[in-house]
Amino acid sequence: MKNVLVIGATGQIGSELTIELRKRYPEGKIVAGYIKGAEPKGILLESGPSELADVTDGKQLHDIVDKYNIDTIYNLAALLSAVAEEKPLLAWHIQMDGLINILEIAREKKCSVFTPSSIGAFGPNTPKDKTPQDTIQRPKTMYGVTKVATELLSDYYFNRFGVDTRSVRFPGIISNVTLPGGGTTDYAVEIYYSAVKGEEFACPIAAGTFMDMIYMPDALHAAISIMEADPSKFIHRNSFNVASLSFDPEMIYASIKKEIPDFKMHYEVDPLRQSIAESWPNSLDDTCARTEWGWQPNFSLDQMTKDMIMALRKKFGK
Ligand code: AKB
Repeated sequence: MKNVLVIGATGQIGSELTIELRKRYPEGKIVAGYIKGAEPKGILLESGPSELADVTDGKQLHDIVDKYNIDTIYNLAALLSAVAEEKPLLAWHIQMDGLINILEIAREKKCSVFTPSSIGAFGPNTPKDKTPQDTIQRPKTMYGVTKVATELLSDYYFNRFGVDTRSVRFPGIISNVTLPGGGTTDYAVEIYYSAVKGEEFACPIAAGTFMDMIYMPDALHAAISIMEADPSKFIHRNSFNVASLSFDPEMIYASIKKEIPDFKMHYEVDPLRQSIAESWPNSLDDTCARTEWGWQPNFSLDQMTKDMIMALRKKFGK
């Protein structure tokens, strides 16, 4: 991995992954691909090249791959679960038409491709606890439908054309740099912002609803290490369960209260997000990722809470 195109570089994952890749591969070209209206700024703009890279425009992507001699593509363009329910056709267009553009370019130019899947690739009849790597995948959301199709299409391009496709099923990602937008797990980010700003948090997910979550440094570690892994040990490719944290709103609230004792939360459950959350697993079994490429997360819930609060206090001067 030397010359990398990150599509969706100004989004929640992309804004941190691009910087991390630039630190890791200083000799390479790490191109921040963005769409109109989401131009890179600050360190993201200043630390390396950036290009307009609309995933639905195959020619534009092809030209970037040629210009920078790209060998690896991180395909992070997606509408998250709740917003994809409001705009299902757009979600399909971005996630599926975008993916096939990338896979065709990768086939021609021999690029490796990372396209994340999600806990959203599972549905209500999937085993809920310690969800196995290989199990029932019948999601009820458009987001989930596109994630299952992404896994299948990526495996198809590997098996049929030898394209080096790899992926992980991300839990909800918690970060302090760029806010996620329109996901079901977003509450677990927003709660920290409320706590640090001294606001009472209105939680859209009901007490007792468990979902897998991961802190951004662990998510970046997963996205980079799977692409660096020796593929000779892979039994799976698209896509690996990765687990780190599993909690419900009461547990993250209690963790924050240890740091900010007067923080308050009440429930204003959002029916759409709640129904999506209830259709997802409580916790994934990530044994295959651990044995096939050495996956191991680092952050516990309390360690993440301390780090999030410290970073957000600095960000908001609190
Ligand atoms: C979402 O909530 O839609 C995402 C996800 C779990 O893939 N964060």
